[in-house]
Amino acid sequence: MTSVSTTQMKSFYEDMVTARVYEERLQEEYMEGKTPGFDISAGQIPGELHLAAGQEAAAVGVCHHLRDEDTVTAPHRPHHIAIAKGVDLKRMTAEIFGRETGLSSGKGGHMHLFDPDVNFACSGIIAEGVPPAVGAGLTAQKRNEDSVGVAFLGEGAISQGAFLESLNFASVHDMPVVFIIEDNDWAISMPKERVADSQDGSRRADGFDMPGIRVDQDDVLAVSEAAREAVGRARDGNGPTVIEVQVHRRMGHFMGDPETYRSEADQEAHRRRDSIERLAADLRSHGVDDETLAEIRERAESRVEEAIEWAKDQPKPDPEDAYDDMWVNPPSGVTDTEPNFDLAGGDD
Ligand SMILES: Cc1ncc(C[n+]2csc(CCOP(=O)(O)OP(=O)(O)O)c2C)c(N)n1
Ligand SMILES: [Mg+2]
Repeated sequence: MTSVSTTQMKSFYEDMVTARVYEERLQEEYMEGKTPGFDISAGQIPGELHLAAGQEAAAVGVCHHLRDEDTVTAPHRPHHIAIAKGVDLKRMTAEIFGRETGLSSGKGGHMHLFDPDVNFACSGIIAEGVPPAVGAGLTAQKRNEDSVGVAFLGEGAISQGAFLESLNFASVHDMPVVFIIEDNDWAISMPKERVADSQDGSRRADGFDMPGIRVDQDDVLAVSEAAREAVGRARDGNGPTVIEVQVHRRMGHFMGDPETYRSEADQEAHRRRDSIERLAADLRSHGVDDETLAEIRERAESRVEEAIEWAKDQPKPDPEDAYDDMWVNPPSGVTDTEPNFDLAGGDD
């Protein structure tokens, strides 16, 4: 059923392993200095950290069909998607570590990564990125370009007004947009059966007269197949699609989450369903040997290590610059800069 070559499968594998290794390394860096009392403000990465280990298949299967000029928006769990979209790993890491050379000069942190070079953005407000992805689709449509907007969101966000309005707007105007729901069964401590009427989020598409596809196993090849069709449809001017992918949350909602609400059996089941192991088995059945897989892993590990070492060497921002690039029109008293335009005024 798949049209994916072994070379492409190896490339999927490399991106998925890179994302996994990256998160495992961030996990270690994050905990340094935070114990014994779990001081969330201490250490190399202050603040919350949401990891996406177990969700790589959704990001990689979709983003391999995208170009730099296509726009991707992601939620609060963004690293795997950013890596798959080709965000600069060093500057992204510097951003997560709060360094001056980070993507947003260290002021955004891990939930607010923004890379205009590859049109990637994410936000800590769930479903917030959906309307901007539709905006990117609208822009492409108005400019007569064939780029697409892709919005990722969690299954916990599928009843958000911003998502439902975006589905409607994109459908009415046949927009080049693809909506990707990552269903990891949980919204923090809330199991999905308690938050939505439908257990199949792709059915949200039905009410808006667009195709809805559920990939019910986190198999990157199946995701890629669904995404190839949806992205192609969007590029050809045939309108939006919803895809829901069953993924797995291998870690807590955020680092430090004791997961007391979750049974051991559920955690274990999520860890057993490893899409990376699954792809490795597929690669072996295509004649790729363990040595080649190990080489790919080593390459991913050194790329990640290089990014982390580089980021840790970068300078921290000067507190004096805290308000730079924050406001177009700074509120009085925030900086000594006078507002540079008059909101109420006009030319007449
Ligand atoms: C508008 C809004 N409401 C509430 C929150 C708090 N919040 C952060 S993550 C989250 C759950 C998200 O669940 P899901 O969409 O399934 O994503 P997952 O964390 O599972 O990746 C909530 C309610 C938020 N960030 N934004
Ligand atoms: Mg979820």
